[in-house]
Amino acid sequence: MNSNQQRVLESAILVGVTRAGEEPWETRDALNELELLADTAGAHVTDRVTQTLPKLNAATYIGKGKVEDLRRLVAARKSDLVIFDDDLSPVQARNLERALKCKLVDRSALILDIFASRAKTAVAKTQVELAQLDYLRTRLTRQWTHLSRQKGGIGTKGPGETQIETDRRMIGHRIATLKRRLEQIDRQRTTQRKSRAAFTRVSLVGYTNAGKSTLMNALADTDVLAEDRLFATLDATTRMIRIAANKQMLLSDTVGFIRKLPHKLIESFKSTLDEVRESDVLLHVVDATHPRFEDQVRVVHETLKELGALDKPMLMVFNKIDALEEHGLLGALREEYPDTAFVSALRGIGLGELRRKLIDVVERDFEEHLAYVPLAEAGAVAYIRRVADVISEEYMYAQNGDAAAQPEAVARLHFRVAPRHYRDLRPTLEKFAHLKPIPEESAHGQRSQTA
Ligand SMILES: Nc1nc2c(ncn2[C@@H]2O[C@H](COP(=O)(O)OP(=O)(O)OP(=O)(O)O)[C@@H](O)[C@H]2O)c(=O)[nH]1
Ligand SMILES: [Mg+2]
Repeated sequence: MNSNQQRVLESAILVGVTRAGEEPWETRDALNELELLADTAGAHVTDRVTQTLPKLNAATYIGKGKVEDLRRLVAARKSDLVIFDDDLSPVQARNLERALKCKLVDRSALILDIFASRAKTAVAKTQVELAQLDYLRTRLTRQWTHLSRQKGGIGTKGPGETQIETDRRMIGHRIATLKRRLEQIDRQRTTQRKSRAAFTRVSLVGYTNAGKSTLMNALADTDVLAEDRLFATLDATTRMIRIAANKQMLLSDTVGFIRKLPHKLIESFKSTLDEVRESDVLLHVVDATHPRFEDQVRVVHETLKELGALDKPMLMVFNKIDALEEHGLLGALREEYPDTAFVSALRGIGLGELRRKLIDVVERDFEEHLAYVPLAEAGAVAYIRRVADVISEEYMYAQNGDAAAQPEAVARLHFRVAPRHYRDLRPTLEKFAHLKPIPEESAHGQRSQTA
């Protein structure tokens, strides 16, 4: 059951402004997305109001005449809600609310509302509540500043301020509690993530609704909720995937990005997004059927930059090609984006190519090493097989230089591996650095075998 079925649909009007240097189609696109967000939040959009404004109105955001048009429309439609594509200042919000006599929501509040209704896990709920309170607190603060400026001097310490002060204090307490809870969750997750260090870690990133969860399900054979709603996923799920015969990786699916994602939200989703930050490689899933997918790619890059994860090796994955094929657009796209994997996560098309390209990206910064590891050290051998590209593996006998000691059965491993994994392995491998293979003829008839 989705959130719409649980709520009564509210009727809403969207408002967008084309500012200096912007084109009307940009506002149109922005409002298309805002309508999707509104729909996800459980609103039914009846109208759109747009205005081209070189300079925003400090008091009401849109122009005076437009406010009056909007007021009439709200009255005629009996709207519950007016949604602005941009964030309003508290002053603008209050003036507009007074003029329009209906509930007002800006983009950030709408996104926060969706996150709140979609949060299922305790972690996601805590993270969303923190972002909401932060949002509320800044508004109260600004409103309070405004009030004191308006009245000034004596008399400012009226009941209004006391109330706001009390609210602020309560919010402050709650924020502190939530932050403590998140720190605790963070510690648990850090331990959990450390245990994943001995694997190659891949994270799915991308614009919301691109098909990340669907791809996760296709690659990992899991059942993560995927649906045609924005922000279906709000927490991180990690699964083991088999990428080649004996190559396994950890794949994580997490929250999607969107244009103007409130900064507070990114901040409070730190613990969920750490998964992305700590990945070896990112799979950037793009909805290739979206008319403005290039803008979405740009937004994802900007968000990754904000997370400090833009420098990670990344493979672009154009998804939903099943829907593209119908329009004959696939060929041109393939030519334009040669280093990209083209898949249909839903139909399971192109997954082989995706796996091969993923291996290429994962192994791009691999370095070559040679090591003799006693077969008795099963853990180290398994570690190398799991994370490295093994060029050759042979079995033989080796001795530690002490002629009296028994020769040991060892694996001679020639492999390529990521620098961070080699750093992990080195202390173990150094213990065996003194092992010298025994020439075959002197190995007392014990022949070595080639794998
Ligand atoms: N035609 C088509 N639709 C797809 C494909 N992959 C995913 N979809 C649809 O796209 C919608 C979004 O898919 P999800 O996997 O939930 O997308 P997501 O990126 O995880 O979205 P969020 O978690 O909301 O950020 C769903 O309706 C999917 O069925 C595909 O290959 N082809
Ligand atoms: Mg998802």
